[in-house]
Amino acid sequence: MRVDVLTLFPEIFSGYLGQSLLKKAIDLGRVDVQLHNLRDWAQGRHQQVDDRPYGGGPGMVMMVGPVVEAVEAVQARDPTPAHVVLLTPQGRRLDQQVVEQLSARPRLLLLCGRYEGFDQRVIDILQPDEISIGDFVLNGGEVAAMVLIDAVIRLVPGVLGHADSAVDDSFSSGNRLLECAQYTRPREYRGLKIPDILVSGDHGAIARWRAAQSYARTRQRRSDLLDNNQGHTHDQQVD
Ligand code: 6GU
Repeated sequence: MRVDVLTLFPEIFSGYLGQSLLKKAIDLGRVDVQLHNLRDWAQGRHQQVDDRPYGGGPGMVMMVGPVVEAVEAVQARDPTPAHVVLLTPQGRRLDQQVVEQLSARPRLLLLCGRYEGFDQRVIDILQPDEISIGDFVLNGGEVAAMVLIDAVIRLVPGVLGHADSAVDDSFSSGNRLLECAQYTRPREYRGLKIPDILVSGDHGAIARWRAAQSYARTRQRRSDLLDNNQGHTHDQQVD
């Protein structure tokens, strides 16, 4: 998978891209992340990429010209057309189902905005898949883009160590339960002992205990996940 990121702050990504799982995926050639600075497409003497909103109001708006031209130029750098994603609190909510859809794409182009957002004509012209990571406000799309990359990359074949680790994930299709409690050594710490069942050697009993734990935890903390059709209420076609 190729991921192009368009941002005014490419430096924000560098530490993250060198991090373990993603670094491994990049080193193995499974993922190719290319960062692009939107300012390289800025116009005029002042290298301007944002301007004051028509009609007044606070903040600055990302200008249509530099953004559209940047996306077109970056699209043309690879013959595989990229699925264009715009990170914005106005977008559809990212969840594991959306992550699974995105991970099937050969190429993504992530557009990160700052300030008060983009000139509407950016959206009218590019018709991006607008995605939000939750109902809270970030200072820009960069952290949201990293969240998206992180979630998508671990579903790319060959990135995770165990082929079925991703299938077991909470929220993956066919699994809408939270993970059960996990323990490692020591067997006792400050008087807290691990459940005896885990050292019983009875793998069937362990699997049943874990399933019951997952269910109880989900019912207690996230009963919304147990509702039928959960997560399908805001489905939207990705084209
Ligand atoms: Cl994608 N961008 C910004 N600026 N804030 C957000 C977001 C994105 N998702 C949730 N909050």
